[in-house]
Amino acid sequence: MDALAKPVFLTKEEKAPARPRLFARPTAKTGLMSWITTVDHKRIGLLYGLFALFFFLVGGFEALLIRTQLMFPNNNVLTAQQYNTMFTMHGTTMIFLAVMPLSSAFFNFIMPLQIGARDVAFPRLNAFSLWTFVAGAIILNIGWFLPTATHGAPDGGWFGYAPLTSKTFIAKHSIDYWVMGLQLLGAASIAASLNFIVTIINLRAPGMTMMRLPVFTWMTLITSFLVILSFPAITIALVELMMDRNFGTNFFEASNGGMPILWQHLFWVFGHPEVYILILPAMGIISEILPTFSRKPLFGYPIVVFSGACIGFLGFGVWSHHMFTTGMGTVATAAFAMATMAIAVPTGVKIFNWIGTIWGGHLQMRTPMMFALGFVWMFMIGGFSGVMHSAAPADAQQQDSYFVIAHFHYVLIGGSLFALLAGIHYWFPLMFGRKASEFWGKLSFWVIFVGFNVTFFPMHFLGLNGMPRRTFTYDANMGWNTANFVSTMGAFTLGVGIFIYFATMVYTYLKGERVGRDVWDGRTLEWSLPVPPPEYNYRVIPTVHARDAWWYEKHHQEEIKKEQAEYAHAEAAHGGIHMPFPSIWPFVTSVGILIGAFGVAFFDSNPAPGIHAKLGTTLFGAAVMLVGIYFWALEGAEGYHLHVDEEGRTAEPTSHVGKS
Ligand code: HEM
Ligand SMILES: [Cu+2]
Repeated sequence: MDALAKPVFLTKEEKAPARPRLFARPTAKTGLMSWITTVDHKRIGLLYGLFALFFFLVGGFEALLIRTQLMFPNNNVLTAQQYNTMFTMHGTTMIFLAVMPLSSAFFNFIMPLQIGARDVAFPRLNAFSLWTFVAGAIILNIGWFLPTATHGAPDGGWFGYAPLTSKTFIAKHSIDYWVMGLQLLGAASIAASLNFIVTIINLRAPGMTMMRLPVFTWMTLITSFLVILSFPAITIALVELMMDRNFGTNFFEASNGGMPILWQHLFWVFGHPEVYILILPAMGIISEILPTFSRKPLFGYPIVVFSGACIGFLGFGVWSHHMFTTGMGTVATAAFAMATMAIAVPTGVKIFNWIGTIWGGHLQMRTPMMFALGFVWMFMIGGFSGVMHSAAPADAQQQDSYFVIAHFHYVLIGGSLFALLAGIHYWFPLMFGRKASEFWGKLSFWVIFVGFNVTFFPMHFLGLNGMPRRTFTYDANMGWNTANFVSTMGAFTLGVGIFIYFATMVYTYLKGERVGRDVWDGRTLEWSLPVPPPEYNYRVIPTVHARDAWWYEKHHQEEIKKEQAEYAHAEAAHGGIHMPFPSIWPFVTSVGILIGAFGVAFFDSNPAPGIHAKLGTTLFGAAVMLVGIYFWALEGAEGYHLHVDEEGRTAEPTSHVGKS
């Protein structure tokens, strides 16, 4: 990490004016404190990435336990109860603590660089999002460390179907951790998304029109809208479930007239857009990598953008395809089936655009490109099986069978995860100034690729042969033995591949080949920066003359000279760079929220002594949170100036970018 932690020395005048205050403002530029108080989007992005990778390993470990249990018939590595916990935590962890935050890591690190900004619009809100995400992750996992009889980790499925998650069926606190954990993660995601939206709308460099935005930034924007529009639905469902479980309301308590189907509607109005929240960032990453290594612009840029927006819209109209078997009636079922098939169209359009991009290009088979091509291929397989269960009668057979497990892992691993792994290889040289070995990168690709297909392809057949999902064991004469054994072998191979991948990245961070600016001969603005990018990103905010701004910069100097007069004002405004101070208050606010959520989840509201502990802890958490918000609001926005020229770290662009 020290690549980014290089101290930036402040001269006397640049330090905060000494005025009396209760708590002095943190100014640490190195060490632990600097990471806790950081408001720099690049550092926040790296922290998101580290936490996400950690939880990816946890979720992967849980998956291996699941597969070990299913390796042989009548196996007893896990009990039925432990199995429930395992698949619940595996699904929840992978979605909310691994793939989403890993996407967030790129949103944070890359997006502001791509649009030529110095930071996101609200740097301290950004830090708050990060720490609230961490708080949510802690609450979700805290049950592992508490007595299983009364607490335990969540065990109601990642979808938390009420009333199975009500007090009647799960009396212990496990579900309360799930409820509160997801609430915090939702709050974190919504805050982060608002920040990204404002950043993309407001902080684009001069000349960066919407139709010149890099596709990854476009997908960040669309994903952020999906988050702020879909999370409120699950927030409401979770509040209702929390009230049912803790305060005796009856939203979902069927025995008291509650309405179980309400949960499903609220959950899937969130849940379906959520799968696009997982896949759109991946599509954005792919749309950056394929052009770079095909040495061609993206084929049909406007169509890729509009089909992304179209997927975003349609994604809100198909939620009931998760409920075909709940008896909604023929009209609703038919309508949702057709809407679901319709969404395959913009998705297919994107695939054709990617193929059009590679077509006739001078392909450079580097590691990021391998992962990107793997993505296209496997995402197509996942897409096909998706269209298969959009037909309601077929879905009636496939629902809750291993066919569905095969389908969504092709989309989530073959899709999202492959793109994210591609993205790490692609942007690593920009983040750390080091590049991974092609040999080890490609080896990890092939082992992951083979392991993945061996694990999940047989599950299509297991599903069609009737093996139900979320079943903790099976009988020897069901005809499922071989496929299950093969699948588990595949899972271990996949595990080895992931290990090679991680080992390669750690080695690269420590000892990898050093590279300079623009290793891949890239197309978008972030590649114009020195590696790793300085604290202030751009010495002078660049002026953008075309889509693929940096590529244009490199190859169209003549045209740019002609346009220069138009933008002559940009340089004149430059006189030192204003940087915001770090702040501890977003962190304190998140800690308060963590304590409050713990209070709600941990203690019984009944019997009576419990209610005091519950209220006490919750109110204490709320108080800490309010203190955090209060000082956050009042600490003021002043910062310090960096005179980049005197500082010795030159951000002097080699070419025209930044000089307009
Ligand atoms: C690392 C390799 C992985 C393996 C071997 C694996 C394996 C499995 C298996 C066997 C199940 C079925 C559990 C059951 O139905 O009893 C499952 C469920 C699930 N997996 Fe994975 N998985 C992996 C990675 C992922 C990733 C990356 C994601 C998401 C981004 C994911 C999301 C899910 C979800 C949402 C469920 C459903 C859990 C539920 O039914 O509540 N998995 N996984
Ligand atoms: Cu769906």
